[in-house]
Amino acid sequence: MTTNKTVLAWLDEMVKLCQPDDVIWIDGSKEQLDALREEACSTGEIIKLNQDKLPGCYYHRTAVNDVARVEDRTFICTPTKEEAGPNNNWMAPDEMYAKMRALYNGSMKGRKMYVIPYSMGPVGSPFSKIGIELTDSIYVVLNMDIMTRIGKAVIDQLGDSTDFVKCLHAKKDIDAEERYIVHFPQDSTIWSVNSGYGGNVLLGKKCFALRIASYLGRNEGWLAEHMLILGLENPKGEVKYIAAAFPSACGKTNLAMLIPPEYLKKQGYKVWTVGDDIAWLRIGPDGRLYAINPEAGFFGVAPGTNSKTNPNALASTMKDTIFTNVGLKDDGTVYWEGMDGDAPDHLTDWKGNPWTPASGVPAAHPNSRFTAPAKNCPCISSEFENSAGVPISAIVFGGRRAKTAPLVYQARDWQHGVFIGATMASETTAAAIGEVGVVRRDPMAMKPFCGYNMGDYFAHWLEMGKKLGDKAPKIFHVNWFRLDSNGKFMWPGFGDNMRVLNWIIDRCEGKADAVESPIGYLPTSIDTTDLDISEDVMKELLSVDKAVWMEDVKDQKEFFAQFGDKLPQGIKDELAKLEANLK
Ligand code: GTP
Ligand code: SPV
Ligand code: MN
Repeated sequence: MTTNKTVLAWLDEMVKLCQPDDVIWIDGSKEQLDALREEACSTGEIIKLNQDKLPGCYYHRTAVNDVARVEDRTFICTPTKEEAGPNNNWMAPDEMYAKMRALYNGSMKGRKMYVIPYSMGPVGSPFSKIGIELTDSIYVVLNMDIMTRIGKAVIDQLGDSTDFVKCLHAKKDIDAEERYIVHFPQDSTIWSVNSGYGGNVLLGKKCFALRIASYLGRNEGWLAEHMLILGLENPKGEVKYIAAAFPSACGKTNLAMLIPPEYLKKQGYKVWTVGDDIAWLRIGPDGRLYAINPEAGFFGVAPGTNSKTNPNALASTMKDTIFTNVGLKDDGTVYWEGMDGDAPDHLTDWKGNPWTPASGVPAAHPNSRFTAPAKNCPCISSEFENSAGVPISAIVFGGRRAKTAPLVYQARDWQHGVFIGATMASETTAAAIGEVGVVRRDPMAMKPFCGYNMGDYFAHWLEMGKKLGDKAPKIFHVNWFRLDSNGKFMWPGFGDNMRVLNWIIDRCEGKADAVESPIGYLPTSIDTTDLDISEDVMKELLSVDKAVWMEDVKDQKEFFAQFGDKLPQGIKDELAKLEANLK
């Protein structure tokens, strides 16, 4: 399919290492993908769902030990440990290459290797970057087809260029003890072994579009971020774009596809989805910050998705979707916790066991996912394929904080905004293996995804602000997850988050009021029309408890200490300001 010497030489080397029985180029044609679907159904790798109710949809179960990203087995192998920073696991490149080669050696005997050329971003866009993933998993091929642009058009676009990311994935034995997700930023290389799950194996996603791309972005003067992108349309038909970074399973897909409350819908407010997980941001010809979504689909959290919380996501999954680790109903449709209606009397759970509502275990894994084409989404933005991206008015950071962070506040300026992003913290979720619900610092929601030293990353953010000057987006922080003394969410969330987005856009346009507080600008009020929420609750949601914040400052200091000399002066200054403000 190509005469590109660099591609062919690399492929040859990888084939010699993995020794597959056959090498198959993925051209992206429907015929080829249909044949692969059929083959995967015949081996049980995927299950064809009820084609009357879910046309083009398939079902997949991963191994029970392989259900989420594995952060402790994810490595950034830069020449020195300092380049990877305290935020990453590190091993010297030579040592890691040797270790991985031993694991890959002969790992594809009796299997086929699929060669997937793919583009992150529209093919040929100046924002876009090309990767080639070699994998022995049809499930990966089918997911990459939904999540990225694949096939002949991409390899043609690459031509004779050597500028592509070399990705190798082998399922091997799905041995959790020998599972590695490894990045060599200097070599534009990603190697993954012993997993078959999502972010560990769809190498265009977190591995390339965040870890490798963040490294490239720093060298080339742009940003790769764990952000949704949405367009907020007002009754006059004007659309303003917001990019928001929340940690995994903290509401990006939901916010990106938000449906406004009835009273705002009637006035003509709408939300358009550009992206739900990753944004690549560059300074445009007019000096403003522009964003594209490098992906072509949504790899969304299934549990909790229903016709109330996220009807647009649900609609996106009604055709041509792959469901992973959800419950499989007897009629060949799917079920997960938090779906509409009652649980079925019987189904087969994500582990393949018979299940009833009395089983006492979830039918779907908490990190079960749907892989749905973006074009299925009823509210997909008309700018989704725009090669130039969309201009960003506001950047929003947020996390799961039971206490501490108010519903929304605004940074005083870019440097303060970067500090707010750098001090983000959130309770851990099922999206990564490990304990769930413990607060950890997760700067810009990039703790697991920054491909270089986070001290340098903060400096890069500050640098971007200098370049943007007065054209920089305004920066905000939100928290949908504040709990009351009974452990219940105080804010209704989901569609009602639109009320907060409206305040944010109004602030960008100098229309809404705010008061200064030790942590930044707080709203004087948020529109609560038609909402059953007391003034006291609103007051608490918008309050700052100085004692609690002082505790947080202690934790911030400890966190920042690990970056030593790499911590930029701008961050130190903001920390000192915050401490002084709280005293
Ligand atoms: P990743 O795909 O892992 O990056 O996750 P994400 O950030 O896209 O999170 P997603 O939108 O899938 O939401 C994750 C979970 O948070 C789901 O169970 C949602 O139901 C829940 N959630 C999303 N938004 C809200 C909200 O406004 N309030 C509350 N209480 N829960 C929410
Ligand atoms: C996340 O964990 O942030 C995800 C899912 O979006 S994964 O692709 O597995 O990284
Ligand atoms: Mn994510």
